[in-house]
Amino acid sequence: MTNTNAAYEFIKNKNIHEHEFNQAVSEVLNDIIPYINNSEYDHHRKYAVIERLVEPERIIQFRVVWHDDKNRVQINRGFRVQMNSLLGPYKGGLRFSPKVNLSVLKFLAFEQSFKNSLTGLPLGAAKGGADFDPRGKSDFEIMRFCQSFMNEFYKYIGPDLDIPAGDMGVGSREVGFLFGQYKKLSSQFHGALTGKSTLWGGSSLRQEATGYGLIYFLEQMLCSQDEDLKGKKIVISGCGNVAYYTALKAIEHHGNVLTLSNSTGYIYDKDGFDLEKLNYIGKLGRDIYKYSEKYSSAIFAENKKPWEVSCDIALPCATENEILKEDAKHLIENGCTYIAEGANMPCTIDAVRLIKQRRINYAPGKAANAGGVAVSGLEMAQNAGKSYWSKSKVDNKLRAIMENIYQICELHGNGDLAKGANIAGYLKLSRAMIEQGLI
Ligand code: 2IT
Repeated sequence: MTNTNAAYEFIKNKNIHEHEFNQAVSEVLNDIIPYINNSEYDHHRKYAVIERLVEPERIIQFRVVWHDDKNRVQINRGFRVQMNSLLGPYKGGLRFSPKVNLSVLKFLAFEQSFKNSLTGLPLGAAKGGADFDPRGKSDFEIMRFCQSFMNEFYKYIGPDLDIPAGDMGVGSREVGFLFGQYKKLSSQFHGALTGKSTLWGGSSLRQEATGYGLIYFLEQMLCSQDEDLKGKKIVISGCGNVAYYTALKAIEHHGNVLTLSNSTGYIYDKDGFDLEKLNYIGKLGRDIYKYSEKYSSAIFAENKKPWEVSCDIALPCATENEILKEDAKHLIENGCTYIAEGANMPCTIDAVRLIKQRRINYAPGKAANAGGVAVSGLEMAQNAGKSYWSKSKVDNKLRAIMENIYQICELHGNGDLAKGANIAGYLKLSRAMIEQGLI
């Protein structure tokens, strides 16, 4: 296939109901196909590289039966999309959310393959999870769900096979329960999951890694324009792990963080957050509206997204497709000149098109949020070497990886980091694919 439309139509028709997956594929093909559309890349067509990259090596789907605190039987759907093992064992997070379906997980696994390739670490790509809603569940309910999920899932993972981690709805508590059950079923204590507690095999900074990495990446973008974070007005969406540690590192580096949000609305503090305020937000859980009751410099905008707030930098750290074209328009009209994605695919295709047309400095998630999986890769290395590394060692490595990803994207994209991420990721994956034969 040599033309973008023909290639995309073929893939879209094969996966006709998978909107998120088709969106992620089309975004990548738009950059890749023109790039390889010359005789130098004839062998890529001969070996059907693109067709194989979009077809998961394996998809596992299973029933998860558990009982809630009222002894009612509950049934959920568990999944793992093992996208490819070109560069290492399958690697990627688990998401527990009622919105989980195969399209979402295939898009995430596809993005993961480019992201993991960019880290420079020996990581294949996968994504999984369940349509289970952890909100409002007791600790015992979460535990029983995780145990039941693992009763089936343990057959398909292992330190040299597939190493899951957390994603939305799966944090250290869930990883703990999943690991405990994996250990019981396999009789092995080894690194079959990452994001573990640092008491028993986890890496320091894994929790902070995505947010810290995002800020390290953003600082490279700023530096290329002779700018820095100091005093910059920053708008962040989300209130989970990624948003929280993004805000923390931005504040440490003297950025002026104005907003955080969740699905109930956003908080906007015109004086900006400091570490004490952030700590308070961390304790509020879902009830972020209470922030404005304590701090008179703040408002809570119910059911709204923070993209209407004037800023220099926008960091979407909540979820996919949270920035629509109108949101991007508001951001740009209000002076925003940098957008870096902490979430996976938070900007719609139309939003990205506008952002690029207006020459906004834009970093795609597969590059800018790679810090999380990168530190997962470092956790695997520590587990394999039966050692623990200090916080400063992990932090230095994380920073070096993010700086390297920035350089690679810059080099391959000529100023377009999204294109650079797609091309650099593709070149490595395609080469591995051709070298490993028709599998
Ligand atoms: O989207 C992601 O990169 C993650 N959820 C982290 C995956 C991992 O294996 O650490």
